[in-house]
Amino acid sequence: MPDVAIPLMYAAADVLRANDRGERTVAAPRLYPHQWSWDAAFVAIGWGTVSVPRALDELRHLLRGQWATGMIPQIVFSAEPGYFPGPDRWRTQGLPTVPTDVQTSGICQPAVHSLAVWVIGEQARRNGGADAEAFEAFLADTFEAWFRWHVWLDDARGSHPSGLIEIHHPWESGMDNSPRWDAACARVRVGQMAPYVREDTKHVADVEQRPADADYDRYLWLVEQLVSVGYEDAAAREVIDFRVGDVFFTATHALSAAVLATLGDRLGRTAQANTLRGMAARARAAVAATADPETGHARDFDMRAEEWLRADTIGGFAALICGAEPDVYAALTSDLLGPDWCGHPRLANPLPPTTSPDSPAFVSRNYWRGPQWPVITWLFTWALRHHGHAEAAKTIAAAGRDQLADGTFSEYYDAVTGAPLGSRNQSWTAAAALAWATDEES
Ligand code: 2M8
Repeated sequence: MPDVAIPLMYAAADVLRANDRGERTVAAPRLYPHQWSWDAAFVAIGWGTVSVPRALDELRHLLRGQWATGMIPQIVFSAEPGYFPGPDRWRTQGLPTVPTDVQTSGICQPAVHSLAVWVIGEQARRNGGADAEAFEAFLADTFEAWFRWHVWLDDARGSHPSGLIEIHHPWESGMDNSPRWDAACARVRVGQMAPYVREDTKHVADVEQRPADADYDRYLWLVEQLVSVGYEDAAAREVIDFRVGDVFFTATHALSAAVLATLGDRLGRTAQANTLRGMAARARAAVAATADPETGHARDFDMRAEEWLRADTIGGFAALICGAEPDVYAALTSDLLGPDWCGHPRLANPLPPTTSPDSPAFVSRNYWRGPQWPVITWLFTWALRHHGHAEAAKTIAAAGRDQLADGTFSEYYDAVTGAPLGSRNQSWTAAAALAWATDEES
């Protein structure tokens, strides 16, 4: 580990401590004062390098929001003010499938949670003693909950013939205003709804770093459509203007289901482990089948318009997350590292931009339309190593750590200038710094 990594780790741990609210961590100090689903998974991985019990608390807190259907919601709300849309706009309370003692939003986010359980488990095993025991107890307690989450995805969101996990809101992808969704969003017809005031734009230096107002109108309208059917999945498929097979989400489901299957084997839950392996195989095959014949990149599918969505984004590399045939995997890896992506001459840092700099949709400083997101970089490095491409992972991780050496732990970074953007002291960015430090030790 380079010397610079040690002060960076201390600073990253300080960010998590400052954002710690007991059993949960705010995704960011002012911009995101609640617990977000996939943030919590990455944040737990970061906590795992500092304190395994604290990491497990983070995941337990998230599970308090799990719906009776099995869905893990995008947001578990706290009482802290300053975020829009809050519970009054989501109107999930009182629905029969929603927990009564905690307020949540009504959609989900990518299924990286079982991956977090796996990574924290590896850390706990290395630590041994009380950490290993705490982890085993946690796994036995929560295995069923993670299993139900994947079953829900498979049943409620995985029934399309493409085998892709379908999402009903761009926020479910976690890559909110990515060009991946431009064509599908253009088909959303915004109707009458109560007026609203955005909070997010008050917390960034420049509104150009955030989604546009027209995007927010669509985001809020899709919430109205979901509210109109009480968030019932089959009904939502009929009414929702945005119905898309998300290839990156599908890849996270495949990876997480696969590692959860291995944990299930260890617990002696053979039947459930086999079910998870089946899901993982189907999801991986679905991701592989999306490959663009020209580029080999994965594509999303618009289930409303029944057409492939074509956008040169990081989503195209989804197969690197869930695994692929060796030749396909090697070709995608060299493409990711090559001059069109990480090695693109316009980039300040040789890291994956969220959108290709050659795409007409690329905006180097606008949210998911170009900037580099350290947490996404970390996810790719973990997956590359897991799938046997340790050298590529090492190269990208080294550049990822260099990017974080500015100590701002920003939410994302301008792909061309390298400037920090969005929130400072973003929890999952600090978690990525901590995870990289221990990845190399393991
Ligand atoms: C961003 O999304 C939220 C809505 O979920 C927002 O802009 O208000 C995204 O980057 C998402 O992926 C992330 O989980 C969330 C919290 O960091 O912020």
